[in-house]
Amino acid sequence: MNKNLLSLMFIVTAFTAAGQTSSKSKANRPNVIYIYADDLGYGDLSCYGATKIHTPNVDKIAAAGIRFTNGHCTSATCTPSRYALMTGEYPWRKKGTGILPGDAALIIPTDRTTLPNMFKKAGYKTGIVGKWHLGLGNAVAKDWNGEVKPGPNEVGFDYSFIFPATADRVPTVFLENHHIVALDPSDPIAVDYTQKIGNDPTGKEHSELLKLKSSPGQGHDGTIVNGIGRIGYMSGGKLARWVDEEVSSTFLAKAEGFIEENQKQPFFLYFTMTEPHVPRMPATRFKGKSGLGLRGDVILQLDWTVGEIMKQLKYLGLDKNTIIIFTSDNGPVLNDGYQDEAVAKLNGHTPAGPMRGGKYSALEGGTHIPFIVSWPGKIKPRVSGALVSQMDLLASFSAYFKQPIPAGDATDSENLMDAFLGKSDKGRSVYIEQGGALAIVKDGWKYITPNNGASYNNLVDIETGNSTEPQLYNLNNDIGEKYNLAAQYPEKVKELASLLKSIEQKK
Ligand code: NG6
Ligand code: CA
Repeated sequence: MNKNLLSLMFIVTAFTAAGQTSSKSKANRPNVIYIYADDLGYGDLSCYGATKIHTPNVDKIAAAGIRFTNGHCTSATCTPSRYALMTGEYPWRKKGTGILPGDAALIIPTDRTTLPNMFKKAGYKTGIVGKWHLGLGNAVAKDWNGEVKPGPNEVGFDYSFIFPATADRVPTVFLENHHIVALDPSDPIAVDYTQKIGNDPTGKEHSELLKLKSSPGQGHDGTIVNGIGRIGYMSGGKLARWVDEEVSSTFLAKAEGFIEENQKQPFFLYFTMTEPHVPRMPATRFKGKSGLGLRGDVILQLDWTVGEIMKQLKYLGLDKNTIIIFTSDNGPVLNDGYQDEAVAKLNGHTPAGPMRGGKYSALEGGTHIPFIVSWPGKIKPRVSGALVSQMDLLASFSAYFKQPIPAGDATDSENLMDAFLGKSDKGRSVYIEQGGALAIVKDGWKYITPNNGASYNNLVDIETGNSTEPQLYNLNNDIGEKYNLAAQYPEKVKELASLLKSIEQKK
């Protein structure tokens, strides 16, 4: 055989082999899109029983996949839940994981295993589009006008298009891979959370300029941007400031761009939407559409946006091989800072479904949220009662990829991949929920630690779950936590209290 023919044969064989591996590995390497709603409650979706609002697009994902009825975030607010999702670690193990101001430093370690860097190691392109709220840079004092880092790109995302904190906090700007989008160097941005800076009017001084009034006593009366008072103060960056009505469609366009660009390789997209967090200011075409006020309108916007992503996946032929995870970072709240008629126009809608409490609460309404997983090629439609947490995705996907997690990392994350793929109804046996107080759940029994916090959050009109008395509920037949059984089952109280202590001390 001549040399040329030999090398031609070699090339052909190599190509075929590569082709085979790539199609084989593709089947084991589905794309993963994690869609995170902000403050969406268990009862806010029609697939979870809402009747006053209809969410056909999310319902479609649920109908094609697994609708978990016992799915959880770790915490009743945003930053800690997101910390746990990223690190696989209970957030209360680390100081400084409470709700962060918009100028906070990054709280995720850059040298540890995270959900995105685990995907990256498994050969995925990773991206975040949406709300971040885990801090940026090494310190509070930072130059927003240069390279802003470390941030999402340093903890595992190849691509990032984010806003730093929440829609109600300054700076009201987008950052794309370290840089503020559309920043005019001659109009630099400065941010301050302690005092007013610059000459922009604040909500406190000029409430007549507001198109959405702040709720008294809730503090959303700092710098006015787009007719809405924010928490904190900023100056400069006039061209870079977002228009609230365009935030959602901006995120959608960037998410679609990421998907399109990476369609030929496995990707992990962390798509963190801002709905229905305050300020609720949807695109004008959604205003008034739900009949439930702006909160309902932004839920319709969220549902529409999810539908657009699904349409795109179908168009690109990616729908069969893409896992969609849809969930929320904490329970629902109505009055969270603005007079947007969320309470007045509720019309009998129950955002927390059958649960008691809501955002900020140690009761189920705080962390018991919608949780849907679909993978049309692989998962059979079903409803699962397995107790699953967002924190478990890290260990679950690591196991799926056969990629061990270094000792000491993601220590609270459990491999529940069989539950996430619908092969088993077995979830966690023990789980800790964080409201103001910690609560532990085991075999359907829930114990909330006694504490001195106020039992009612008057500002937001939500029961906190705080009590100086021990509380014990049997969630198996009392999901609404109506009957405190602590006095009746002192042994159970003791057992759960000591189990909680031992988990808290584990390290
Ligand atoms: C609270 C804000 C609330 C919201 C929340 C964060 C006040 C009185 N309330 O402190 O409006 O911004 O923080 O929400 O300031 S979260 O979903 O990001 O956790
Ligand atoms: Ca939230």
